Amino acid sequence: MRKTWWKEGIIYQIYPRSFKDSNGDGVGDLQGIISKLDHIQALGIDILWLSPIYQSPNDDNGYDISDYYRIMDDFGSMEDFDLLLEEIHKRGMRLLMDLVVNHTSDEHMWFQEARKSKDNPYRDYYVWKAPVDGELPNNWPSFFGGSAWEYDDLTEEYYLHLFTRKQPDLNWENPKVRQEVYDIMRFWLDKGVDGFRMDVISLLSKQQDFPPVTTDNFQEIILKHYANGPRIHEFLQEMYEEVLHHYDAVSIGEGVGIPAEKALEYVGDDRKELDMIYHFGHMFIDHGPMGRMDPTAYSLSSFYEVFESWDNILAEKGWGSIYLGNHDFPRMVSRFGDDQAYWKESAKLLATLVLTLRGTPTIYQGDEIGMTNVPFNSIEDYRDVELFNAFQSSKGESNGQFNVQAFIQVAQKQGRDNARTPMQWTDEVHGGFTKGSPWIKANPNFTYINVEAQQEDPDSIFHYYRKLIGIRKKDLAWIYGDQTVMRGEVESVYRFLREFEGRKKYVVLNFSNHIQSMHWEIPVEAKLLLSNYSDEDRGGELRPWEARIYEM
Ligand code: ISL
Repeated sequence: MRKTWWKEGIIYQIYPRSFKDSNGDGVGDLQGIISKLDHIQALGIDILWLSPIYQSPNDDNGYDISDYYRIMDDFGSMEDFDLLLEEIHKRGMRLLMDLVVNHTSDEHMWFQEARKSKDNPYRDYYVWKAPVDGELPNNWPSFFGGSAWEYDDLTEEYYLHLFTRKQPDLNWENPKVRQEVYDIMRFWLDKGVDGFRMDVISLLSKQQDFPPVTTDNFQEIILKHYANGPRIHEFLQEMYEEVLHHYDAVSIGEGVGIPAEKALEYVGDDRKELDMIYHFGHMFIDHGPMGRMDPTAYSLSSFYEVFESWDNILAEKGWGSIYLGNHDFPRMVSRFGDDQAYWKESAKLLATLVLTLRGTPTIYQGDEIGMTNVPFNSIEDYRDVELFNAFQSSKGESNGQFNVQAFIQVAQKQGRDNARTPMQWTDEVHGGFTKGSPWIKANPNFTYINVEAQQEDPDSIFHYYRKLIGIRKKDLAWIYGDQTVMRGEVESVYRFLREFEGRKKYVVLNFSNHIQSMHWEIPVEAKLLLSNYSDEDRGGELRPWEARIYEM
């Protein structure tokens, strides 16, 4: 297997708006990130991924870009960016940018031009359709509620937007669009960035006959109609040939709608497309037919199976990625752990899973201190456009019976803002995120969940991450080792073996609030490397959320 830095590295995702505000305007910024690079380095991180920092009207917090060659005013200037990149490289770390090219902002110059007239040179940069018998071109729904088509009075046609109406989809059929994207990529790579996380890359190629959807189930719609379109591999191979191939850069596609069976078409060593995919099996695992606001129960086995099916397929010819949360999903400890009675134990157990399974791990900001979902009680506290759209449509469909409290309860569990509250640095006001008034309220638990407190506490989640990362870095077995999962009688107990050049590591995890017997003899020669319980282990029993790592 080819050895590379992006297989060996650990990624840390920053959501710049919520990371650290340096100038008191309540919005995180690049100088804020610079001031916290030492924290990230102390964790043992190798690669930073920044959610979008380009010029944007922020309808979707930067995922609606109006100028790919400028830094968002809220975040700073190009000089700040150059300094940030230099400071990251100085510390031996690398930087990935977020490449959002399925759509632009409607305030991008291309769209402003495109909408002017049907024969504008930029018209074909986007997807326009005439009304059909005075109606919508088809019944495609947007990811964020309502139709995916928006009528534009000026030219009396609809444009396609799979996300908000302020995020018109680019027309990848147009070779000029593709060249524009390659220019953007070269611009940032020539500046020295080390690769891209590619937003909804699986959606670029549209089915050109735009067939109507025949189900309400959103995941099925993504699979059948939106993702893995007819020319996707041609586009990605072209992107590789034209751009990626000429740089030592990593490409990580956000793979919404890519099933494990199709993984190798994107990341197979022989494909010359992408290096890795962020897959979604476990991220959509509790989404019902109507999506995130329609949560449903799932089994632990189906959770493990997501990782196993991807790993089985990628074992020989590709490479995987492991993550349990990002800026689009609830906090991992609240979602997959127990953020009450076993907050610390379960946060550490989840960290163990992320950092010991085969694949490049990505840690989302704040997870290294076990940040949790936020109990916002009023719709005014929320900021996410997806949530507001869901709020409006639920209200609209309720025939005057709308139950705001019931909606908020689901939002507290499922909403994207859970992951977007300010990073909790200290126990000072707003968690030390800003001296001003933050764009979104801090989670009130910053008084006891914060970086400063955890730096001082040797038993903290933060120090557990450090130890775990230290262990991972000592042995390439964690990276290139084979992986064998051993599932026993007890569903909650998850164990796996990593093996490399005769060296063996065992990981044992108890995903439950109960004591579980292991039904498994720990070999006498096994040495305990790390556990999330500080007192001596009790042999054949695992305590609630206990995680252990052994070496042979
Ligand atoms: O959160 C989701 C919807 O409930 C996901 O389906 C999400 O929309 C999908 O993962 C795509 O996310 C990415 O593109 C979006 C942006 O809003 C997200 O923040 C980004 O990560 C549109 O650019």
